[in-house]
Amino acid sequence: MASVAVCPGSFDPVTFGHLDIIKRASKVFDKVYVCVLNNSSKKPLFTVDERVDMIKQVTKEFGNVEVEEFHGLLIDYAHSKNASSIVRGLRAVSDFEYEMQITSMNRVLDESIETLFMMTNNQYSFLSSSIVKEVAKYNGSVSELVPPTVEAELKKKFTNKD
Ligand code: COD
Repeated sequence: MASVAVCPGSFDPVTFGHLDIIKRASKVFDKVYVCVLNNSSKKPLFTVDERVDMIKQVTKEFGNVEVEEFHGLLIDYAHSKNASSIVRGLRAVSDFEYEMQITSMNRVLDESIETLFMMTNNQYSFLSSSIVKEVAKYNGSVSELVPPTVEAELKKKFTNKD
């Protein structure tokens, strides 16, 4: 049976840190679904469609990765895809408490789906979508942090806002 994993996130927008985790998951699993979900504690800059489009563009080289959106619980999405695992990235100790909380909650909802963690590549340990947006907002270069297509979308967003 094919091994299936879900890489969930808000991806607002997708960064090289996210891509690193997606790429590594795609080497471990037969099929990886990258899913854009709502994180109720975040107010996104990009619409769900924009985020999905950007991820599709930057993951098209990976033959076993599919990108979707889902409005609901992550665990319900994972179940609908027959996924055995949810893959999350860990950057620093500060990520741990939050990840522990959602992993435990997801396990209560469905204990058959495991959450697996991949340590960030050191190169990206400081990197988050929030930092990228902050730098792009004030016209700083984000070319080391996101793919060119995402950089262009950030420019458009902030140019249209001012
Ligand atoms: N290096 C490595 N990994 C990274 C990096 C980096 N530089 N940056 C981010 N990551 C990892 C994150 O650790 C995470 O694993 C993934 O990439 C996505 O990150 P974000 O920030 O885009 O996504 P989040 O944390 O906002 O995603 C939260 C969800 C949307 C998955 C969550 O809120 C959710 O499941 N929502 C649906 C409702 C639900 O089911 N809630 C859970 C039950 S309480």
